[in-house]
Amino acid sequence: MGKMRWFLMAGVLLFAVTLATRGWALTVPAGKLTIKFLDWEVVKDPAAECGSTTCPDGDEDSWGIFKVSSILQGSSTVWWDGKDGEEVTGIFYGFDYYQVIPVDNDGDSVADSYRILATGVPDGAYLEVYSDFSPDFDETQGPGVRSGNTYPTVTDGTLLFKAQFVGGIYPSDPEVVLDISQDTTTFPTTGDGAGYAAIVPGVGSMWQTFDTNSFLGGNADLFVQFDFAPHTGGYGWTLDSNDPVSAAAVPEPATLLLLGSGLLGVAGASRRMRRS
Ligand SMILES: [Ca+2]
Ligand SMILES: [Ca+2]
Ligand SMILES: [Ca+2]
Ligand SMILES: [Ca+2]
Repeated sequence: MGKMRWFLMAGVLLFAVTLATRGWALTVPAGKLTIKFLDWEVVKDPAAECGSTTCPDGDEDSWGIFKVSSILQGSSTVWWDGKDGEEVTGIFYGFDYYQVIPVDNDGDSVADSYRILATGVPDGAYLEVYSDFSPDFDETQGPGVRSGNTYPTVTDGTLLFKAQFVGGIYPSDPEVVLDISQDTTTFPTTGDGAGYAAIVPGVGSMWQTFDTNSFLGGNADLFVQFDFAPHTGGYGWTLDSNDPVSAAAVPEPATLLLLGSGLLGVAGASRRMRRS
């Protein structure tokens, strides 16, 4: 093989490895991860939407956009917003109120707070996570610029993975995918919630990395927890949430290992070439 062809091959492989390891995917170590985020949500008043009418009704009651602020493994930060010039953002959608349960905390038979159970609209409730090496996240465009499941500056990068919210947070009813406690009966107010999500196989560049079936002894790959509070920053959002998503990662997919061994082969070939 001629020198020129070796150089071309080496160049192509180097380019491919650079894209695979840096340009197209978040880099995380294998093992348990805690993903911290901030979000901006559009949420309907649960009591108005569900308390007096039939629910679920197949109409979406909650969606939002989020930005990952950091990823931890144990107590060490393994990724942070802006590392290598990357932002990791996403959208979640498709939640439909399933049941709103009045809770009386002081024994006067008058509800003081709500427990809110949510399911997915008929096609399900999902979250999608994107990587973008030209950071431009901008929530100030407000909810109105959403188009289908896309939002400018949020879903403009490379899709890393998509996950569907699944049953398990409310074991007696697998239709429930989110279990939420709202602190008062007024709206909007503060509260917290949780749910599980399962990676959609074959969708996004990192689905294999996160498809670890680490939760519930089944298909679930993410445990999502959040604290929410009324949004104060304007632009039409209802609530803000934060707090961690628990996940796990497996080592880099086999394609990267193959590219890596290809590069080693090229390195060996160029050494042999220099010797000759
Ligand atoms: Ca609804
Ligand atoms: Ca009461
Ligand atoms: Ca972006
Ligand atoms: Ca899974």
